[in-house]
Amino acid sequence: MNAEIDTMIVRGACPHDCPDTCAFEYHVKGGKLVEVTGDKNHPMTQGRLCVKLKDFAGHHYNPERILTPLKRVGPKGSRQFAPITWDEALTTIRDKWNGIIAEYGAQAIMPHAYLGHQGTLNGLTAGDAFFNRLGSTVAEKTYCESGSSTAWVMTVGPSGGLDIESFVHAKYIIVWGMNMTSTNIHGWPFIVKAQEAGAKVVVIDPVRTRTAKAADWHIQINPGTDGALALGMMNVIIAEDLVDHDYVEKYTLGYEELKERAALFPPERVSRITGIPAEDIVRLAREYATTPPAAIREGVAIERSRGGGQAIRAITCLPALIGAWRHVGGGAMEMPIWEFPTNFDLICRPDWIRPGTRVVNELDLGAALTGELQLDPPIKSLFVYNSNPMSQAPAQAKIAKGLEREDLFTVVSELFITDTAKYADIILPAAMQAEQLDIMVTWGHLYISLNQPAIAPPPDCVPNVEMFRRLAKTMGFNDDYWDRSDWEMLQDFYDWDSPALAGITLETLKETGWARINVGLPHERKPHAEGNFKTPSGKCEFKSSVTENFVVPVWRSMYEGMQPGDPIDPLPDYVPPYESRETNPELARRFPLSIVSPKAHAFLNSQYANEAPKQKRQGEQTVFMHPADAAARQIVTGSTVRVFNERGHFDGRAEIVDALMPGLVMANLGHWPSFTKSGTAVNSISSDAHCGMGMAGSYSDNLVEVEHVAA
Ligand SMILES: Nc1nc2c(c(=O)[nH]1)N[C@H]1C(S)=C(S)[C@@H](COP(=O)(O)OP(=O)(O)OC[C@H]3O[C@@H](n4cnc5c(=O)[nH]c(N)nc54)[C@H](O)[C@@H]3O)O[C@H]1N2
Ligand SMILES: Nc1nc2c(c(=O)[nH]1)N[C@H]1C(S)=C(S)[C@@H](COP(=O)(O)OP(=O)(O)OC[C@H]3O[C@@H](n4cnc5c(=O)[nH]c(N)nc54)[C@H](O)[C@@H]3O)O[C@H]1N2
Ligand code: SF4
Ligand SMILES: [Mo]
Repeated sequence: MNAEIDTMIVRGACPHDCPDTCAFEYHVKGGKLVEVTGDKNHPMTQGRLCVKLKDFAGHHYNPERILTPLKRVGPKGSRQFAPITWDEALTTIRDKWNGIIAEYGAQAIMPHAYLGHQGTLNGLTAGDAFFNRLGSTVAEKTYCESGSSTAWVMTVGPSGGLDIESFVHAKYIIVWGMNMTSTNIHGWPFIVKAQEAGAKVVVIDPVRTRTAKAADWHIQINPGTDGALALGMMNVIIAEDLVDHDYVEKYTLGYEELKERAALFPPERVSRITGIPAEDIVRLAREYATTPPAAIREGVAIERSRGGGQAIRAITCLPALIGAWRHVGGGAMEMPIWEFPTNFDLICRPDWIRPGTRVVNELDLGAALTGELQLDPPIKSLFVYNSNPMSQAPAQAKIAKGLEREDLFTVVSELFITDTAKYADIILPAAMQAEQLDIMVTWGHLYISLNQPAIAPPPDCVPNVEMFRRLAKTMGFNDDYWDRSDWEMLQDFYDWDSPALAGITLETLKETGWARINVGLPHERKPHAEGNFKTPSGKCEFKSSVTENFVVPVWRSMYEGMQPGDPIDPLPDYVPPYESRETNPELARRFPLSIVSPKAHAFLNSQYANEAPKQKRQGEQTVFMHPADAAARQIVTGSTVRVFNERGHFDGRAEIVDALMPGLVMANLGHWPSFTKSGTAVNSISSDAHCGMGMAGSYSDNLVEVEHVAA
């Protein structure tokens, strides 16, 4: 028999929380997945998957995958489980939950989910309708982008902004707080193409990353000070009259107030805050304002400190100030997710939330479970899916302490027994991407993608959407929400009649796999050349009109030092970090080093960190230090070091590099605590304080000390 004829190709898309959302081709032979390759015709993927997805078929058949429901048979965290049937798992959950509801009320149950899967059916919002119907505590999901998105929407509205493909037309590009050659690999070639055509590429990052090395100019900045840099650029642009007054007058709100605010940020002051020489700040502002089209790629990393939201506000004001939006290839890009006509209310059913239901932020998990947050009723059951908080959430030690609680009934839906799943009372086995239908949510380009099942799942593994159908039936919910097939749900979850989806249907996607949504082509798209901002005023809001009616929420103060009910600053500002040598000298005497914990090249958040080929590619948990800081502590490359503060510690192998600013430590995120020397990882030292906007994490806003430990 001819092997060629035998192989079937099924179109799919990458399941991961990554801006690239690559188009897949599943190669299937005799009912088995033999290979997964990238679609050559997809303008982003261009035929290549990243290193993480190398051997996705091997990942699929990882022998450690969970194949049946499991119940705990040893102490919490001991990884001792026994297989059970779905019936037993569902009955156990129902009985436990009904008992908890009778004694404490449904709010004693809390879901915890993030983006382990990025699908419309199986992703971030897969369980929202179920938990809203159950009446559980509402989990506020702000692991990522919530600070940036709050700031972006306040400034320019829910706009897709600049298309990554339009960057080829830019002549001046600022990659701000993003390590694209690791985290947005398929976006980077558009920037290289612009560079080859003469564009100047500037990278703003405390670390000389691979991306920074490939740039024409790397500007090293103290973490958490980007807001000051953006205001300093405005100061120069306004003082030297490089403003596009016509654009500002027609399409912006609050220029006079912004001018007053920017006047507080002369280059010398900004230099002291950011660590960037004043003449570089002036040069950056001049070049940016006078080299059209000028483009900014906003990285998620900017939001990871107290002032992160306000920094994104300031950065997002820059293009309007110089009229950059007038040009193809000019403007800024945060994420284009807003262009997709997703019916989130029909997916999540916020109408089912009972009035007065409390909200608990997921990054406060440790505080919520240990009683540090005084909750009435307390959390008695936790349901985790699409997330691995023991590796990814801050205040790791507190989370472990909470998960060890004997009286906490924990259910985890997973592919592998992660460091979170190991604490579960019940584990439910999830299906993998090659086995399920979904439309992937996309946050780095303008293509809608359908993932079609290529092979059958193992008998007990189910997509998240099916798991919630089963849970709904078990809990006695007979709403027709759960009577629909996956296909029918996808029909309902997008507005197929919207202009963005003209000519695109589920049926056409079945053939093509993906399609560009109709929001203008990359070589002509100028979304805000004539304003058209989707803000309340229709303008780019330097001064936000939303904040006039918006105050710090009662639940938890968004700004340190502000009380619930206080109004929020309507203008962008520099909000200094919680923890830095300047803002907290007392703490800095004991813990003098700042730490950043960006994404690992070979892991996707914590995924793949349990697989040998990716562990080999990434190396062990490494602690990168500047030569001066290392010398002061008698640390050399290869030393085993301990990174610590009052919240915890983790150990790693030191690597001394001059790519860092002095006073800065870098350790990549993603290593599972159980695979490191100390049994803890980088989030053991990070704080659960929130970014001042959108309740995002403050992973880049932490002081630590490093010491040599005996190997
Ligand atoms: N390989 C890989 N790719 C990924 C992921 C992964 O885990 N692995 N995760 C995906 C996800 S969920 C996301 S959100 C994106 C995130 O991708 P990015 O937006 O690139 O974010 P990070 O990797 O956290 O950090 C990027 C850079 O920001 C710098 N940085 C840290 N703090 C600051 C600061 O205060 N200011 C400035 N200017 N720079 C700072 C860091 O030194 C780092 O080089 O990547 C996605 N892609
Ligand atoms: N220190 C520090 N911490 C950070 C960050 C940082 O930069 N520094 N970045 C933050 C950011 S940007 C993000 S996005 C978060 C990410 O945090 P998470 O979304 O929690 O990260 P993942 O490691 O992707 O964990 C997802 C889990 O879902 C599981 N999973 C995958 N597919 C499925 C499925 O179909 N069904 C089910 N039930 N499970 C599935 C995976 O096996 C994995 O264990 O981390 C945040 N944490
Ligand atoms: S993780 Fe990102 S870059 Fe890698 S294949 Fe998936 S979408 Fe593409
Ligand atoms: Mo993220």
